[in-house]
Amino acid sequence: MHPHLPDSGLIMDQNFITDHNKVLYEQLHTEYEFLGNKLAKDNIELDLLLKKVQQFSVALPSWGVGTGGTRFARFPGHGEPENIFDKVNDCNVIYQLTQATPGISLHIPWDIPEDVPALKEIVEQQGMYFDAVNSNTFQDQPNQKLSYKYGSLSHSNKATREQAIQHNIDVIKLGETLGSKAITVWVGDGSNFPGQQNFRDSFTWYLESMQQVYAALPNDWKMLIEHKMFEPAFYSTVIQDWGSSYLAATELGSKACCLVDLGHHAPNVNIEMIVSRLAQFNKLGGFHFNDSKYGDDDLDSGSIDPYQLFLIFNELVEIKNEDASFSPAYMLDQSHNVTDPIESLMLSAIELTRNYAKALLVDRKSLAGYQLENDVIMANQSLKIPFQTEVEALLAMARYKSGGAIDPLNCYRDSGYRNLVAQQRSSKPSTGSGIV
Ligand SMILES: [Mn+2]
Repeated sequence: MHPHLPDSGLIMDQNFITDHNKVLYEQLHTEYEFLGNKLAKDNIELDLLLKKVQQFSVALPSWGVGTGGTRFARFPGHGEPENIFDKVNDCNVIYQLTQATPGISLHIPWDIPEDVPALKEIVEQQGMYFDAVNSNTFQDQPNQKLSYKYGSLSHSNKATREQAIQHNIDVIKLGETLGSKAITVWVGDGSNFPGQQNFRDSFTWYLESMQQVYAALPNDWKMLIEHKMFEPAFYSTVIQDWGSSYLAATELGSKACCLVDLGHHAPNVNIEMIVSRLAQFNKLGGFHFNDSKYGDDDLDSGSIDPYQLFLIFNELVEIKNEDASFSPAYMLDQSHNVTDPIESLMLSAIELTRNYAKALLVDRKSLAGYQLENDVIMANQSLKIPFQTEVEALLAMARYKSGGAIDPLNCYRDSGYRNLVAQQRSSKPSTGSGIV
């Protein structure tokens, strides 16, 4: 049985997923009951958790389904997407199997759709939607009038800044036609050598430019400002850290918020505390989830430091408990250099869901008591025990009940999807992918 494009518009044959699940369901049911009994001893009702886990979602990056690369080389993948329609189809496979990824975040101009209504119709048929749009002024495009070699929104030349402003406004306009509600702005602006740039001038020019982009935001939109410590500029970046990001978002207004990319910090920085600080002052707008060992590695979420991911979700769950309107945008931002991007994105979405589910297990009343009493060991145990709890049966049952796969990875491999599309697609993939 092979996946095809059935009348429903879905990419995977739903019957194939159902058949794949049949073999696994009995074992899953046993494990789910076991987990339910275990959690019941702590007065946790598993069926209530199930509903919350089913509702969890994270958006997919359109650039993430293509094979990435490093500054040294890019090794093409098998059956890579050639255009935005292929990318949307690959995203739909991930969504169908995991049921956790209904949103797609487009990168402009890597993925400018030529026929917006047709693309929108396909995405809606597949039960998906367009999440935040991303502008790109960190590289020059063919026939571009002025170069971004020395910066874009903060460039010393006013005409270059105006060109970058106009690009961002164009991206907002395109996003409106797609149904997006946010623009993410990350700039590669910065300097490579001490003395190259005046720190205050470049930040002033950035703010002036962003004010013009902000003025073009529709009323119900958000602007997400993404900071990055270094790269491509190696000495200083204009939006280097969460402090600069917070200053810019505060200067711009209430529609501007900060976006935290997990790979954009100095090593060992306490990201969960940054999350807490930004949320406390209503400036946490969203995330680019990934993992890293050394820098902006863009590795699969939870592949290096799952405890950090758990601690971030621990903050997010606590804040959501206190403020139901709190809803930052969750997006994956990874570069898949040596893996099948569909497999990496599925496993990353599952890792996010896993750590969200574990954060739901934290007994917040007990934890608050231990904190007041300064019982350090028990406060720490309040986090460690949920983190060490095996919740795979909960995740698999949530996927199953939503129509997804109990075992997404093997279901995907058994479907033969990659080989099938490799026969249909040429060997000329869309170039739009990479570390951002
Ligand atoms: Mn990012």
